[in-house]
Amino acid sequence: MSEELDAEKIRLSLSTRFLGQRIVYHTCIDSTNLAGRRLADQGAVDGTLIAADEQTAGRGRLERAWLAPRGTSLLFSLILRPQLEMRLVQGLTMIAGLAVQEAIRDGYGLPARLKWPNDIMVCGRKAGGILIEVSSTGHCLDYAILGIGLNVNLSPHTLPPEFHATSIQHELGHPVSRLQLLQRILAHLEKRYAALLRGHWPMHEWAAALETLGQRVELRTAGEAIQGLAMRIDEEGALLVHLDSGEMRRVVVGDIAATHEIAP
Ligand code: BT5
Repeated sequence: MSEELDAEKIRLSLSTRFLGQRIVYHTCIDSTNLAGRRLADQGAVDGTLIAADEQTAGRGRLERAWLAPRGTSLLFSLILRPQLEMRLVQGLTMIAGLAVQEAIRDGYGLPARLKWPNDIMVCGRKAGGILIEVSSTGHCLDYAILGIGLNVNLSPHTLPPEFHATSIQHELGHPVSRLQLLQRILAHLEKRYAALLRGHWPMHEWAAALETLGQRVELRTAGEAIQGLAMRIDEEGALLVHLDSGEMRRVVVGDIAATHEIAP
């Protein structure tokens, strides 16, 4: 399915009131997150959606690259200006992951799960990621750029095998409409965002969606490699790991290098 997107098509498909009230669409851009930052610094409205067919400098965390052959993926960012304290920014990662999970699961019946802290997993492989970048003054948030990359009609063989990637098309056996998937994600996200702003903290739902909890993990954090059992997350979304040494470690920023199921 070759589905060309543009701002007008996206505008007509959306069922949201607030997210996507302004839409900027690029056939090719460096990164929708970078474009979002530039627009936000120029005063773009809350809820502005920036989407692209291709990125020349798509990014993950820690300046890692996000790769997506042209036209295969959903690549988009939202400018959000919530009245949130900085320490609550993790809530945006939680609602974004949950919204994508719901859209994939309810829309296509695929078993989508989340991997701490920001991966979207389908059938045990990485199908997407979330990148939140913020601009702040003191403890207060000026704006957040919420970026989502999702492998939709992508052949995993076009990506390096060490990514352990998959896509919706690969798991379903047929391509799906990126437009419809975007519409679904934003509809779920808008509901969850409104709830977050009303003070509903989605920690328990997020914990239930994480495939990471209860698994043995090998983690890279602050230049150190640690191993242990992923026990739970705390209020701020940090991962609590019971290390083999017996110590309980709270990990705020890190990457899970490998996970192992615990035998029942
Ligand atoms: C992420 O980072 O997973 C967040 C990715 C967010 C990308 C979106 S696209 C729209 C918006 N604009 C941007 O510039 N970025 C956002 P991280 O956890 O750091 O994972 C990055 C790692 O995922 C890479 O180092 C690769 O190992 C792997 N990776 C890269 N591209 C991938 C893909 N298409 N599918 C699966 N894994 C991939």
